[in-house]
Amino acid sequence: MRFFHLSDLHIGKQLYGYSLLEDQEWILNKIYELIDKERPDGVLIAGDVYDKSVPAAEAVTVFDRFLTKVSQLEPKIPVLIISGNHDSPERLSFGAEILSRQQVYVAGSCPQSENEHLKKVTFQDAWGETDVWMLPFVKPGYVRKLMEESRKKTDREDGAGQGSYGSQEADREPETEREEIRRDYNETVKFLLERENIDTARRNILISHQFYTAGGEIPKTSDSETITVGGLDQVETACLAPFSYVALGHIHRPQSMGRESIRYCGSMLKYSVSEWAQEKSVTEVILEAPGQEPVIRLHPLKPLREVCVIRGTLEEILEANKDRVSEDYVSIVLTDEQELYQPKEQLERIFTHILEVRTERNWKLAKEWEDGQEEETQTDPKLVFEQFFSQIQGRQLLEEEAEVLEEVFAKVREDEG
Ligand SMILES: [Mn+2]
Repeated sequence: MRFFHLSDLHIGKQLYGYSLLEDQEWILNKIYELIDKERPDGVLIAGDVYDKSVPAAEAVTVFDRFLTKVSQLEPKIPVLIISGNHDSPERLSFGAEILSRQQVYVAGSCPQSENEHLKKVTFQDAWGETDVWMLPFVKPGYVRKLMEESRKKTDREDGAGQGSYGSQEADREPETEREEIRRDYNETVKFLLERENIDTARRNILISHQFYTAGGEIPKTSDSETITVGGLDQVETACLAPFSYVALGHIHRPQSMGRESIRYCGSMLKYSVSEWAQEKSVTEVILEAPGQEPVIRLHPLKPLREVCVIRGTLEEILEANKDRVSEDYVSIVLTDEQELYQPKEQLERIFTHILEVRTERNWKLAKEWEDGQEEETQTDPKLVFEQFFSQIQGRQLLEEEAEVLEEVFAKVREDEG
């Protein structure tokens, strides 16, 4: 079996106020072309299809066009989609039953009652069957009722109350609230996986959108994920043992967790400046005979506009780019020693999508100046200004500048008096 693994499309996302829709439609077209060329057996989308739980109409249209094109390929290529923390489970599930007839499978919500189960799509090849399990993004609260019912049922059946979930709590050391929440997350995911009949003699794949840790090792994040502060929602990868491959979403930097075959494929575009050096790609997973390690291939994605950091003096940057206009999303760090006249306006003639212009030196000096202020309180405004000026500009006031300053202060005193 060969699968494409995608996640964190975040359709509708903005970057520093710029709409990324055009970039997203462009990259989804590239992904479509790759699907058309490579013809995988299935496409797995591991959550965060949209950036907001109520996506803009334009965002829905962009995803609709992508899905429609993929579903028109013959022979059909099934697309399996789970919800991420940014998606609304119910909205994402709209029309799921109808879509499944086109082999577009959507798992938006978690099981809510005893007879509801995780969605599973079975694929067939020369080595037999492969089950792909779909676990939508889950918080303990989403399935608490179901867990309690199931615990009661197990307790009744066992008589003595030896249920698998939490019934031995009394023997434990009292937990901090933090530990309790973390245990809750782990037990929730474990509960949802253990109540399925996973036949480990076959090949099994899981699609999931959670913050997984491997033996305490945590994934490397970027600035664009919405991560719970303090890592309360961490889930240990131990519960993923039955799966030959785990297609993860949530973390935007591509990486494996614990073993090669538990993998975050990363977002399809760079969604923060901190990701400027990352290479985004489509992950291809090849599963052969049962028990054999999957082979992973990356297809790099080249965006319409890059996200990059440009560092140098204003003159250097203007000179190096003088013959072009760049549409890339740029974060510019100016290293000039002197105060500059309207640097952004000058840079805008070359760069049409400036995310930010930072002046490295001034940041540093302004901070030093601020820190210095705490130690000695200067009350003479002229001296305060002279001090500030010399720290920012790196020189003393010229005589004529001092005169202008003197005039300004005289005028202010006059107005005040
Ligand atoms: Mn995400």
